Amino acid sequence: MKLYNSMSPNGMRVDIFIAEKGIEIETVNVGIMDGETQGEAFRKINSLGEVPVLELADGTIITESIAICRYLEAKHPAPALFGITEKEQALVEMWNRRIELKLFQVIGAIGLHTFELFRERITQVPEYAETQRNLFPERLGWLDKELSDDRAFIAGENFSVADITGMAMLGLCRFVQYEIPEELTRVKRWEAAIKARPSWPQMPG
Ligand SMILES: N[C@@H](CCC(=O)N[C@@H](CS)C(=O)NCC(=O)O)C(=O)O
Repeated sequence: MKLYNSMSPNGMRVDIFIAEKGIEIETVNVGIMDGETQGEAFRKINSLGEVPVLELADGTIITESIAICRYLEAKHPAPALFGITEKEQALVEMWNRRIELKLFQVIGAIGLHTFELFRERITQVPEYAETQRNLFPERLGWLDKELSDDRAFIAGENFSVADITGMAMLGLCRFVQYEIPEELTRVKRWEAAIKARPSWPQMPG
């Protein structure tokens, strides 16, 4: 089994997942900054030119960070990061999607649509970045209210992949130099707990 990866928000989701599982996987670094992900050689591995990619011993290629995490969860069930009971599994899925679609993608769009690095890779619309910059604090306020039952983690009392997507979202905050406001006390409490985990130093910056 071989992981093609790079210091990046989605790449870190898999790195943190691996660290939380306490497993080791041979990793090949593929550069994003120098355009290696976009090169012909890497596109033979992932036609979308994106990391992370997991290559299995039989040559099967698995892309998409969550698909890779699901494969690793099935191979190494403990500690469970996708929930155990039906209810837990549904809540983890729900929260992972909520964090990815409502927060991670919003903060990610700011960098994608303004940073020089992506100028040649996507059609940048800086006005769109501005709408997402305005939307993000609103979404964080929503999350703060959602955490008002003071549960320990995003999807309940157990750490899960939804928290890992949240960690990647915090990594993006650092990338675009956005500080979570102090008044969002529940998000701040969660942020402090997450940053105290041994898997956190895996984050860029
Ligand atoms: N949905 C994919 C997204 C993967 C993705 O966007 N990867 C970015 C890094 S976060 C990438 O490899 N970009 C390569 C490039 O811009 O050349 C996943 O979750 O794995």
